Amino acid sequence: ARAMTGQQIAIEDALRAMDNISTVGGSILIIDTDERHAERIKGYLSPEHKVDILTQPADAVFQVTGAHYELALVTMALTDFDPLRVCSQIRTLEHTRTLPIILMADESDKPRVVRALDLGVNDFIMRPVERNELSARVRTQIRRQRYALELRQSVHNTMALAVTDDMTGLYNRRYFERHLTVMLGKAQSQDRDMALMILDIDHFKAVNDTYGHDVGDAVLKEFSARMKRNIRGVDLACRFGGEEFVVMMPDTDVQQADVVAERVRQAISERGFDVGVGRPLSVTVSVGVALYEGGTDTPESLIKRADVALYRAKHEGRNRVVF
Ligand code: GH3
Ligand code: MG
Ligand code: MG
Ligand code: MG
Repeated sequence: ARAMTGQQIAIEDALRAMDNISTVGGSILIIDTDERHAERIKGYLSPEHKVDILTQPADAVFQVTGAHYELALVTMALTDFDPLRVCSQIRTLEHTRTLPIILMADESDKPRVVRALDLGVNDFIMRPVERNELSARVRTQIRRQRYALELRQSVHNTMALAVTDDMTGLYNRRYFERHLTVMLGKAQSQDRDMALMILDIDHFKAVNDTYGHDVGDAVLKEFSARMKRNIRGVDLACRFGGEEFVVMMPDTDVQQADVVAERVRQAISERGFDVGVGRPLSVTVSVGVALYEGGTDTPESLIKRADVALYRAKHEGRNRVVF
């Protein structure tokens, strides 16, 4: 880890140009008990980065958690303080577990630098710190970290896509059916209550026929949002298909199920939907509820009973809850 060669710096600059990022930016925290040294380092880094200096390493933990730093620059030459302890504290905290750390080390620090790398320190730079090398290493760490976070976010998004419905953001049917099987197994083995409701928007075809498919879609989105706001945290809502929805309600008896189903029904009908057709559109929903009956009840039999109840709700005049 000598100073970076001119070639390495040239490559770094070329990569930066390719990324089409003129500045990487990002907030940096310098942890150094020697204020003059810290100020010099800060001078090397400005003005691309927002830089804070911390001369009291004992406060490091509070300082790094409070702000959104993208890098910590820690000197090995801390007075009355073990720099490796500071680093390992940063690594232990949930919010700073992945914060990149670069150590500024003297030749005599070499053995401890190796230990520091074991502790998860990302990189180090030898003192006296050279401006170009510092800024290249800093930019590399910040960029690498951003890339890792982006990657993680995109993996997360891909996984979320597999279980949710694009239009409404509710769970999709496949996920729901898997979950229902698991939850029913739990209700069976632990002898617990469970309720399930199927909701079907009333005369939805007329919305499409009168205002077009896009307005129909807007109704589905608003419907889903209202439904979600009116079920409980433990309930699991899913788009079962078209304009039909299912909500699974664990540990829920007949009275509780009625409260939730009625609350959703009213939340839909009490106020028109603003979907850009010049006036609020009045929408209603019919709800069929089934209660888990223990023993031989299966996901299919539960859904079937809810569906029969829904059918009755439609026939009895819609905009109602039937058990
Ligand atoms: P009912 O009160 O008996 O439920 O009447 P309905 O008109 O709601 O029932 P029907 O099943 O006849 O119509 C459902 C309509 O929902 C037909 C279909 O075109 C429409 N639909 C299904 N999925 C979507 C969608 O994703 N977007 C839109 N805009 N319409 C959809
Ligand atoms: Mg339908
Ligand atoms: Mg319908
Ligand atoms: Mg149906």
